[in-house]
Amino acid sequence: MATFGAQGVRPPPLTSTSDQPPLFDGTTRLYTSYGCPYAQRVWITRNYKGLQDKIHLVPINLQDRPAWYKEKVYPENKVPSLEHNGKVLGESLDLIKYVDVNFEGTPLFPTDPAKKEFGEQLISHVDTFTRDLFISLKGDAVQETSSAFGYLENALGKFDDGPFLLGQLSLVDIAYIPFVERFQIVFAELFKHDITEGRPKLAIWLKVLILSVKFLPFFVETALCSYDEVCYLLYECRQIVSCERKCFFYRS
Ligand SMILES: N[C@@H](CCC(=O)N[C@@H](CS)C(=O)NCC(=O)O)C(=O)O
Repeated sequence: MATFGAQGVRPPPLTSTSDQPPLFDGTTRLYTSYGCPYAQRVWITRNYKGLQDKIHLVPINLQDRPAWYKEKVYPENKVPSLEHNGKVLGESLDLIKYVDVNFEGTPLFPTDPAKKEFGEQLISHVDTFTRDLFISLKGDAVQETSSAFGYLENALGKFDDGPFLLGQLSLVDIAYIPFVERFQIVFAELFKHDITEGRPKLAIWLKVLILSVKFLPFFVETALCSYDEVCYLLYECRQIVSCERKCFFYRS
């Protein structure tokens, strides 16, 4: 059933018994999963650029995946993937750049050479950043993530023409925010630790991105704002902390 509220109307996730939508019929489709931070990057980019009518969401239930998804759409069998112009493309960091360049709407990557260079550096660092956060859950999480969050705090000081990583909102913020959003919740709940403590720029960045619903409606629709989603996230992380599970942060 579709979910209503701050998140708007979400089409229900497709399962193993769902029919495959037509492939390559000229419709652009974003295959996604609502709780997936990687897919969230592309979802935010699509919404920010106002492409809701141009890129259709096709949510997949990852726990009960339709066989046609791997067989006919995306052999890697992961989300996100994007069906566009007779091809299916994957990898969230490539997809946000692809959507930015190949669709209309406000450009999300600066042309200024210094910002461009720093933006590329930050994007190439994001996998290391998230890996360090995930690994920390098995150890002294607060201490082990101090340099990762410190890196972000320093980066936020580089440009002063706005509260975002390159001053103005860009793909770089979109690459980081789904993970920081989740870790803020996890650290507060499981370790009673506020990741923004002593990091004023990070605090403002998170507030602007997450709390300013009025100004950033493109983000809130994609945010982890339902009680069920937060509970599920915490359940998964508790299992990681107690060494029961290796996978995390996604749900149907
Ligand atoms: N590197 C990929 C990672 C995508 C990814 O791992 N997605 C998860 C969901 S959050 C997935 O589809 N998992 C299913 C699986 O691994 O079988 C990206 O950035 O798009």
